[in-house]
Amino acid sequence: MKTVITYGTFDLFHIGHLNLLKRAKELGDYLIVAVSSDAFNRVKGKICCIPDYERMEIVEAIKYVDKVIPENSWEQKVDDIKKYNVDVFVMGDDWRGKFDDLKKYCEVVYLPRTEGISTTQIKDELKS
Ligand code: C2G
Repeated sequence: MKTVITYGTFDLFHIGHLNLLKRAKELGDYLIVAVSSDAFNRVKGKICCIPDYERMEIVEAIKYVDKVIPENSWEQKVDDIKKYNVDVFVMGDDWRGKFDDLKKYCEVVYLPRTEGISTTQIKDELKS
């Protein structure tokens, strides 16, 4: 069984997130998604509209997703890869190169982002 993992905030869930999860699942048989906690988002300097337990529940309901875990720190990725015997680490290519150190532990894949949609864009449009 080929295990894939990806990490994200998934605030105001949108088609860019869904495309990423769909394509991540196509790279293996079992997809784990680490959803960032509100506390970790404060570390990332991100304020979420949707609380972490709701963002996790929404991601858990996506048919491509097999397991959801909390993302509480930048450093947990190596432990997660070992703990879940991960074969492939996937992120959107806005992160290209940032996680290449994980190549020691598993395959690292950066997928093209979905153009024209982002949580920030949705927030801005709601404001205007
Ligand atoms: N994404 C995408 N296309 C978009 C928007 C997002 O492919 N239009 C991808 C991102 O590249 C990321 C995933 O969807 O792989 C989740 O995006 P965010 O929720 O914005 O996640 P981020 O804040 O980048 O957190 O440790 C890693 C971080 O937790 C990633």
